[in-house]
Amino acid sequence: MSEKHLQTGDALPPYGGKLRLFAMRFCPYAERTVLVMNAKNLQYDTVFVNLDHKPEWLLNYSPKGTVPALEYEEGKGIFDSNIINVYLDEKYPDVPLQSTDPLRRAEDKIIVELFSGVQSAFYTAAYNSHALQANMVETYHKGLVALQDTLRARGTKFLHGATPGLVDFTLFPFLERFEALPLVGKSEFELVKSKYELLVNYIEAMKIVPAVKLYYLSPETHAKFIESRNKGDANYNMLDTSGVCCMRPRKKKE
Ligand SMILES: N[C@@H](CCC(=O)N[C@@H](CS)C(=O)NCC(=O)O)C(=O)O
Repeated sequence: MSEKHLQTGDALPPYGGKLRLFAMRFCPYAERTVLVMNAKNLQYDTVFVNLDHKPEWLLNYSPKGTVPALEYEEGKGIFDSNIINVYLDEKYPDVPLQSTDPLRRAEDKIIVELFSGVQSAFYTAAYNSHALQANMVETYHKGLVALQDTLRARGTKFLHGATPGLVDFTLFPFLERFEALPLVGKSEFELVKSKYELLVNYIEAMKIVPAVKLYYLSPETHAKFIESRNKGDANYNMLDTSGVCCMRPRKKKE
């Protein structure tokens, strides 16, 4: 898969007949959908887009210009990670990722809702650190302690149960990125093992779930992307190796 991000003026690649995901390689919302599609063993193509110079056709699939967006049929799209993921879970029920109990589904949504303050604190710390206030660090840790308490109360390996579900795939992309914060100078956001033992073990267990492993990026890689974006030149293509592997000149025959 090419990880090159298409930009303004670039043509939309021809539709390949599969589900097609519009994403950005470092976007946690897009990662939510990638993990769900992987967990469901769906066949899909991915088109990465440069969010600073968006290709014109992105708006046909995502009227707000955000990723992820899903082309579910040629030329037809839906957008927003939570909307797409529930659609996928209902449309492709072979590997169900939500509880059959409506109350449990509501409780899972509450976990995601309560996590939103943690997410905002992360974004401020990573990308807008001059606006960072002490109460955001507090909100972040309060939210993570609450998440750890929920994990303990549920007593299962993952929030969903013995295997991860939608709730886990919704939170994990952010948890993956939190480990980059100390590397960009935000040590107050570190998940210290003595305080977060259960949560850290949960994150480690998520990292080796096959659906996650395929797409996981290290804290160092996330830190590099964050730094590039903060310098005003987000390096969307830093993982792209297409065109490099096969360009070596052939050795002349003697
Ligand atoms: N609520 C949306 C948020 C998606 C979102 O904000 N994605 C970011 C990239 S991580 C984006 O597309 N930003 C471009 C923009 O806002 O113009 C979702 O869950 O899909």
